[in-house]
Parts: sequence; structure tokens; C-alpha cells
Amino acid sequence: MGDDTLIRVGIIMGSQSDWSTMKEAADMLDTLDVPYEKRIVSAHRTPDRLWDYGKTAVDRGLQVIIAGAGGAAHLPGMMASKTRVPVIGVPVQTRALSGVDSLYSILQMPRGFPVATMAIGAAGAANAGLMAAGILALQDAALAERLDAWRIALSASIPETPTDD
Ligand code: RP5
Repeated sequence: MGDDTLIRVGIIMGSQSDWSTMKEAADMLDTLDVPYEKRIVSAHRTPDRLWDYGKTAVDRGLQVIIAGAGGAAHLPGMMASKTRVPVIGVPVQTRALSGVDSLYSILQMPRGFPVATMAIGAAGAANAGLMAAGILALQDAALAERLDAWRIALSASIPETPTDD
């Protein structure tokens, strides 16, 4: 995408190791022709980067932030504490606790600083892309049409009867 493309979605993640999951969100946004940026922003390893990202998010025109992390997954919640841009949290699946640790870390926010928490893993990341598109589509008729078409195509792809194989 060109430098003059308006980026309204930020995809952030705690580690390079989260990318294989978070790529599902990016792929969904690509499918719906929604420009985005992607960054590694760790709540624990790069706290200053997290702070700067949250502090500048509104002024840079971001309208949705998709944040994925695993384990002690503080990134989505900390980002929600730093910016009023809506944060969609993706619990990355972990080896030790299968992502339930990530889920609880992201989901149980205190009153006042919400994170819209998706399912654990790849489905959650893909849904985060769809959720971000749905939010932007409220103010973007062309995107709304693309999202409607995507949803209709998905429904049409589901067979009415099961087969043996
Ligand atoms: C979290 O720790 C990241 O979000 C990642 O899911 C997890 C493991 O990170 P690495 O040790 O693979 O860098 O901060």
C-alpha cells in the first residue's frame, strides 16, 4: 500500500511469534481491501513503544486497534488504558495453558477500560479483522457493501446436508 493510503486499523502483537495467528486478521483485512499497519509492541519488553503507540493513535487517524498477545497478555488492556481508540483483543494460543491464560488476561478488564475480546487463536484473529471492518463500515458505504458480500458468500458456501467424507 502507498504512503498516502489512509491507515485506520493498527494490528499490534506482543511478539514475532504471534504473527502466524495475527496474520489471520491481516488476511481478512486484505480480503476486504482495508489498509492496516502491523507492529510488534510488547507490554513487557517494549513498554515505551506501547506508550508511544497509544499516545499517538488518535492523532495518526487510527480508528480500531487489533491487539494480540499470549500468556500474561497485557498488551490489549494496557493499550485500552492509553487510548480511546477501540481495542479488539485476540488471545494467542499458548503451549502451557492452551490460551486460556491469554483469554482471561485480556477478557477480565476493570470497569472503564473495555477490550472487545475475541476467541482464542486463529478464529479469533480472523473475527477481529471482521469486527474491525464492521466498525469502519458504519462510516464507509463501499466497505459495508464488501462486507455484506463477504458474509453472503460465506453463508452460500455452507452445504445444507452433511456428507460422509
Ligand atoms: C507474549 O509472550 C507474546 O504475546 C507471545 O504470545 C508470548 C511469547 O512470546 P515469545 O517468547 O515467543 O517472544 O508477550
